[in-house]
Amino acid sequence: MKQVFPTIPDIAYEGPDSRNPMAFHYYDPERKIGGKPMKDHFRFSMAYWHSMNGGGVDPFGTVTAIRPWDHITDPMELAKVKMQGIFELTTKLQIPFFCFHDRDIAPDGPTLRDANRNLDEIIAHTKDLMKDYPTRLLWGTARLFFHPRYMNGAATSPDPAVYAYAAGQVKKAIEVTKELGGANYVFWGGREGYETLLNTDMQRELDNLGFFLNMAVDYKKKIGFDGQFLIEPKPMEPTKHQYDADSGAIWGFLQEYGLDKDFKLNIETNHATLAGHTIQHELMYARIKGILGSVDANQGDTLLGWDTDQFPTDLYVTTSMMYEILQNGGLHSGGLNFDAKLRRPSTTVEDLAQAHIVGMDSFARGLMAAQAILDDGELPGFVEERYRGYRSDIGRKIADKQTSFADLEEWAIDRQIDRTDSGRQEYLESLVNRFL
Ligand code: XLS
Ligand code: NI
Ligand code: NI
Repeated sequence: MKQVFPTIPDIAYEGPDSRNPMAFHYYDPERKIGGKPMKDHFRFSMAYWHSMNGGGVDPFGTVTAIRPWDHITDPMELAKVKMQGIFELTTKLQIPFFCFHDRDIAPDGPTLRDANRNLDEIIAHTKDLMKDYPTRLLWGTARLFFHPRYMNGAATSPDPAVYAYAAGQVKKAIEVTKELGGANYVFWGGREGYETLLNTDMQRELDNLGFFLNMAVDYKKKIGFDGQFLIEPKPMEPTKHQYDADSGAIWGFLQEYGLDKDFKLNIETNHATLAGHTIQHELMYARIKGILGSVDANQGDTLLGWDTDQFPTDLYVTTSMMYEILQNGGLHSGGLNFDAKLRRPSTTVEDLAQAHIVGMDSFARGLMAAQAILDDGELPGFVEERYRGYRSDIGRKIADKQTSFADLEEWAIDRQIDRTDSGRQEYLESLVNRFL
C-alpha cells in the first residue's frame, strides 16, 4: 500500500538525552509505572477532526496546512486517503486509538439516507484498514453542531424536525461505532444550550435532552452495543451557555433523568478552563462520583478566552491529571484522546507528528511524577491527617451521621473554638515541585 505520510518515520523511545525530534524522550510504552505499562495507563488516541481535517482554519482565515492529499478533489477519494492517513500516522506514533465524528470521515448528503450511504462506504473501508493496521476506535460521535439545521441546537432544538433528524443521525453513529468495535460513544452538546434566554424555554429543552439520551440508552441496549456512553462537559462556545457546563452540572442532570448508571464523562482540559475550573477539579469531581470515563487531552491559553485546543505540554497540569487518573484506578474503557490542533503557523506533517510526541512525552512525565507523589505518600497522608478529627469523638458521630443539631449545640456551647490547623498550601506546592 502506498504510504500517505512517507516522510514520517516510525517513532520509538530514545530516552531523555536524545536530540532527535522524531523520537520519544520519556514515553516508553512498555516501561512499567506502578506495576502497569505506560501504554496501558494512557490508551492514547488521535482526533480525526483536528489531525486529518481542520488544517489551521480560524474565524479570520482559511487552511494553512500543507497535506499530502491537497491535490485530491473527489470527496470520497479524499475521505479514503485521510482514513488511511490516520491509521498510518497513529501506527507510526504508537498511538493505539483514534476518534471521529460521523461527518468528519465521510461526505454529508442532502438527506440522512444519502449521508448514511456515504458513511457506510467509508466504514467498510475503515474495517479493511483495521485488518492492516493495529489502530482501534476509542470512540465515535455525531457532529450535531456544524450544519445550519443545528443552529438552534439538536436535542434542544425548538424544531421537532431537527430533533428527529438528530435522533436518526445519532442512531446511525452508534451503529457504526459498534460496527468498528468502538470502546465508547461520546455525546458533546455542541449547541445544546442557548444564545439568549429571551427566546428559550429552558425546562422544555432540558426535558427533551433527557429524553433524547434515554432513547439513546434504549437503543444501545437494543442493538447490544457494550461500549461506554460518555458526556463531554463544556460551558460555552459555540453557544453562550451549554447545559453540559461542567462535571457537577452533568452529575445533577444525569440523576434527574435516570441516566447516572449509563453515562460517564469525557473530560477535556480546555473545557475545564472555560468553566473556570482546573482540570484536576473536573477529574476529581468525576472520580469521586464514579463517572470518570475518558479524557480529551489538550490545553488552553490563559490569556485567550476560547477553546484553543493546544497540544498538552504543561507538566504541572499533566501531573495533576495523572494524579487523579491513578487514584481512579486508570481510565478503564476510556483513554487520553488528543483533542488538540496545531497552531495555525505550524503547517507541516512533521509538526503534526512532533505535536503528538510532545503530548505523549508530557503525559509520561506527568505519570512518573504523579506515581512518585503517591509512592512518597506525604501529600495524600497530609490530606488524610487533615480530617483526622472525624475518626473519633464528636467527629466520628458526624461521620457516622449519629448526631443532630441539638447534640452538636450541646457539645459546642461552652467550648472556646478558635482557628484550626494551617492548610500549609505553600509547603504542599513546594512538595509537588520536588517531583517535577
Ligand atoms: C469541542 C469538543 C469536541 C468533542 C467531540 O470543543 O471538544 O471536539 O470532543 O464532539
Ligand atoms: Ni473534546
Ligand atoms: Ni474542545
